[in-house]
Amino acid sequence: MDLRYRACPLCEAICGLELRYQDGRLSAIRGDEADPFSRGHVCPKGNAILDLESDPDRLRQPMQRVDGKFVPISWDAALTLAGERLAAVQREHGDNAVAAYLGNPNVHHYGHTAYLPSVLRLLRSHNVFSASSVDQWPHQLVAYLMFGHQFLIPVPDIDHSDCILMLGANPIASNGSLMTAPGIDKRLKALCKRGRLIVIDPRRSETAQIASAYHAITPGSDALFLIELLRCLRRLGPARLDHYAGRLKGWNDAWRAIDNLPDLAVASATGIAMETIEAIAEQLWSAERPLVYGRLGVSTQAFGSLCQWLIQLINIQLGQLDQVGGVLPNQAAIPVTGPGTARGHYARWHSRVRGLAEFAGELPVAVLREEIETPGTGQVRALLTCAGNPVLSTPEGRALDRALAGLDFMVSIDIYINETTRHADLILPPASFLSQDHYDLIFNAFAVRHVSRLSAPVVAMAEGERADWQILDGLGAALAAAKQKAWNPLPPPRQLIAEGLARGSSGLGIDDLLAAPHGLDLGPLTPSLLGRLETASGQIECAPELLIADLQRLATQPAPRTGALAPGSLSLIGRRDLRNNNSWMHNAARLIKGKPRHQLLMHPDDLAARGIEDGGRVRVRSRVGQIETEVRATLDMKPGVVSLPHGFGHRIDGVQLARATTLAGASINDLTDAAELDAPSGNAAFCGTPVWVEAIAAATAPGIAH
Ligand SMILES: Nc1nc2c(c(=O)[nH]1)N[C@H]1C(S)=C(S)[C@@H](COP(=O)(O)OP(=O)(O)OC[C@H]3O[C@@H](n4cnc5c(=O)[nH]c(N)nc54)[C@H](O)[C@@H]3O)O[C@H]1N2
Ligand SMILES: Nc1nc2c(c(=O)[nH]1)N[C@H]1C(S)=C(S)[C@@H](COP(=O)(O)OP(=O)(O)OC[C@H]3O[C@@H](n4cnc5c(=O)[nH]c(N)nc54)[C@H](O)[C@@H]3O)O[C@H]1N2
Ligand code: SF4
Ligand SMILES: [Mo]
Repeated sequence: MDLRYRACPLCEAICGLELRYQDGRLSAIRGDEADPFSRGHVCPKGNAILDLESDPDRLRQPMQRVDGKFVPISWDAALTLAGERLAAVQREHGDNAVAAYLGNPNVHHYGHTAYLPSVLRLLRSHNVFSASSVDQWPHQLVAYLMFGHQFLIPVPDIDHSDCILMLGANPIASNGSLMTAPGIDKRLKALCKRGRLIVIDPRRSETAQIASAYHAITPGSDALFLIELLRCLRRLGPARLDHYAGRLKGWNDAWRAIDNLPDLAVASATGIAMETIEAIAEQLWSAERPLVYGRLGVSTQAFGSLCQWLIQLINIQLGQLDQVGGVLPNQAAIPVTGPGTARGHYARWHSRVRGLAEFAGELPVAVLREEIETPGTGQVRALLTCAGNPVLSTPEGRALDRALAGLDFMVSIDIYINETTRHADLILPPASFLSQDHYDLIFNAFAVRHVSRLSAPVVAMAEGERADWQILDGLGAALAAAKQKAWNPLPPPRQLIAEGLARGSSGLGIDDLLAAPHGLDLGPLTPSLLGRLETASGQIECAPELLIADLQRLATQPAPRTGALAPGSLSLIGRRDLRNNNSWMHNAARLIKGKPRHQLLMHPDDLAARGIEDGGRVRVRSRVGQIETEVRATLDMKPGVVSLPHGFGHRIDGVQLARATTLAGASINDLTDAAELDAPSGNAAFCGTPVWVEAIAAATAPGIAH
């Protein structure tokens, strides 16, 4: 038995894994007890790496689509062809005619994160998209506007707080997010013992179930709740601003804008009584180290940026921004803020069709389909996807699916032929992550402690395989040659990681990391924000114009999409399960066994009102599409709200995922609406899509939905 160690790349928790090799073969995976941060934690997905590694559907060599079938092609021929075709489209139709979409796993692989920017610079296209605009853009935009850098995002100090108000996050299922905290169940249970965890969610989520208190909220109404909470806090006493002496700009302006709002009918819009909001304010105010944290459920909504801004204002009012036990930015060993990093920028260009602002060099992915389908100068005719499955992951996925079929050329860096990559002319699959050097650039920087670790290769790369960074380097070189531009290849990961460490102040070098295969704990978070502000004023911008303006939109639309607006409709939200990973791990036998997890969750009263039986098959319609699935009755849902997990609904046609395609379930993103966005950021507003649910007569019900 041979034990090898590496960080898990499957979610934000970056758990240390102990990989057991028997006769050179990976035979078992455990949590690494010696990892000072994750201390032995592992979840079912970590174990499912065994399935991923041996999955016969996983691509091991480049594939070319010829007459509708994928056939192997050599690396050299594939890269040259990709470079030539992309360059040809740009020559004929302009730089913007080639788009790029970067999915979530990019941030989990150093070979993607560190090497993609050079390829994108060479592409020079305005049409760059990523999973960030269906996820955390409001966090990044608010950090950019208030603190001057898109990644200067304060992290909740969950191990030291004594009262956390959590909105729109379900870390017991998601393992944390923009808060890298492996083994979060233990951390949250410890919090509940020493203090309070208060959860605000339209569903009594797995996290709500262990919380000290839970309050059901109407989807999309959190901004109203947060405004009322701020007002309640002010009634309890003066803001605790001593800590920020002279460094708060526009604090009074922010309050003036909030005071000028008309009556927002908060209790009826949110479904949370005023006395409850007052009680929550009192609990936060009287705690020693309170904090407010809001994540996906409050980012992917119509006022996502306002929510993230209001959360920061509340943390300031409590005196807990940049305080131990409050929220404070991590000082990562490889810095993601400061000199030489991408601060972000806003509205330097706009999307061609809808005129939406760019943020940090990207456009909202909700416009990708219209940019492909709308004729005219700058129309998107070719696409590069890298580790993304936008057909299942972005709003109106089914329509995007159809649009992808009409592209002149598409190349995907991916390990599977799935709903998105089946449209590619070329698929370039990287070697197993186990064979590559890796450093978690992003998640070390959002961890709840200062940690650092190099994951060195634990197996050799198989003959003929290429690492992530080699594929991107090869693609860049081929594209540069075809465009007759220079290509300056970056050094291999280990050298780049060493250079990154040298830019930071941890004093660590690559040898220190090599000598610590279980990772290093560098201590708790400490205040640093005030010294790191990158705003032009050098202060915390409390009243950014863009957000103050959005308050007006809120004022004129005080009950956003409560469902009451559309007769008979219900409000649709999403969910995650410990056994799925966005859209792409359903081919793992270990994860799909057991009870079904795809159903539409619905309150029994809503079922009864529609004459639908628990377990029955239903048609769900929204403004943009419809799906069929099964319902499951549960008192955990707020009446009027229904929940579907995302990432299900694997298509059969052309998809090469033997297990995933047998799984029941439909895609929530066949229902979500690409017109519904958070206005300032352009982030998708998934939460609270109005839907109509009706029973399907048993006689016509097919057995299994795909
Ligand atoms: N309605 C609704 N929609 C949502 C969400 C929601 O909550 N509700 N959540 C949103 C969120 S938070 C996110 S992050 C997005 C995710 O959106 P995406 O990133 O577009 O989708 P994923 O399902 O993560 O797809 C990952 C892709 O990467 C490939 N892949 C996996 N590992 C590797 C690798 O090592 N290398 C390469 N090259 N490819 C790899 C997989 O085969 C798959 O094609 O979805 C969003 N969509
Ligand atoms: N097992 C598993 N873990 C994952 C992933 C996965 O797919 N599976 N994906 C990873 C990724 S990419 C991400 S970004 C993170 C996300 O991790 P989290 O940010 O924790 O997101 P979710 O688990 O989707 O939880 C969002 C919660 O918001 C609630 N919600 C929906 N609408 C509203 C609303 O209007 N208001 C409020 N207050 N709440 C609302 C939902 O009911 C849900 O409980 O998880 C990561 N970890
Ligand atoms: S919690 Fe996340 S990082 Fe840890 S084992 Fe599971 S998927 Fe991997
Ligand atoms: Mo995400």
